[in-house]
Amino acid sequence: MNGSSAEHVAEAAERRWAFVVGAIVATMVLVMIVTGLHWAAMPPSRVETVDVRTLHVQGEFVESNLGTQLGANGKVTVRLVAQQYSFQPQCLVVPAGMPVTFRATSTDAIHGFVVGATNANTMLVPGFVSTFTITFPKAGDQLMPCHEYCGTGHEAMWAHVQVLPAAEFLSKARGAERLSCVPGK
Ligand SMILES: [Cu+2]
Repeated sequence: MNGSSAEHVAEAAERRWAFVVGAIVATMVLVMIVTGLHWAAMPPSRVETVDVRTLHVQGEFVESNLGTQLGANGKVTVRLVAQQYSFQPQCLVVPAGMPVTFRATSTDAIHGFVVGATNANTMLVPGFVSTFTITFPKAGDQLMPCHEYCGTGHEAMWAHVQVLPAAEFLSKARGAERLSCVPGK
């Protein structure tokens, strides 16, 4: 192989790699432009804020208002607070086969939870109220871990969820202002 043909091979290889790198950069820029435009065109549907400094002493998330509430209109609402490294209440009671609305927030770091293998799954961000409505298909006990790394005690951050048959839930909920399965409450 003489000098000029070796140069020719090297130049062709470099041109090929330059093309590959250029294509990767172009793809990444395109993804940034498309997602940027997409997000700008679709702002969050709702944002609800809460003051973390007064969360424990006034308003919706005071301790006595946490747990499951059966409203006069028959709506089921679960309110809970996450903090390093626990949920309050530590054990939730919900009915099967009825829509349940969760309302939750965090007092310190970003937390999150998922209930068993269901779609009950959200992030909890200090200063914001996360809410969603879900119907649990069947009764049974579920585990509810924190699924956002929140510090050294993260792996110990769990709650329990008791999904009760609707009739059993209703008879319990009618006799209590706020329901939870925390022992002694
Ligand atoms: Cu956590």
